[in-house]
Amino acid sequence: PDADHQTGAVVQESKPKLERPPLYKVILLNDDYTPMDFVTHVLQRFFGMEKAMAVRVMLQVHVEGKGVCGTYTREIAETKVAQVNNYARENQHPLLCTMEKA
Ligand code: TYC
Repeated sequence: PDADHQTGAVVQESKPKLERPPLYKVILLNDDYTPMDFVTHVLQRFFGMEKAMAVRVMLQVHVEGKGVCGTYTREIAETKVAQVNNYARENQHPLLCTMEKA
């Protein structure tokens, strides 16, 4: 704090604090019923992946049980999760998408 010795006022200078927002991983979970082609399509449609990358991530989820689709700020991650879960339900697949803090 800078003290003004004429008036006794104390001026609190704010430091230019611009913190990066917390990031969240959007996670796809495996299940026994959702077709591989549908999961691959979802990864292309909502996460902007090329076919080859989408197949790779889909297979990783299939083998390991879950996988990261991307990392985003909270509101973007929440929107991706809702879009994927809504789209899966519209197409009558049990595919589940969730998020966790990175
Ligand atoms: N396990 C599914 C199958 O054998 C494929 C699948 C992959 C489902 C990834 C969900 O997130 C998933 N048809």
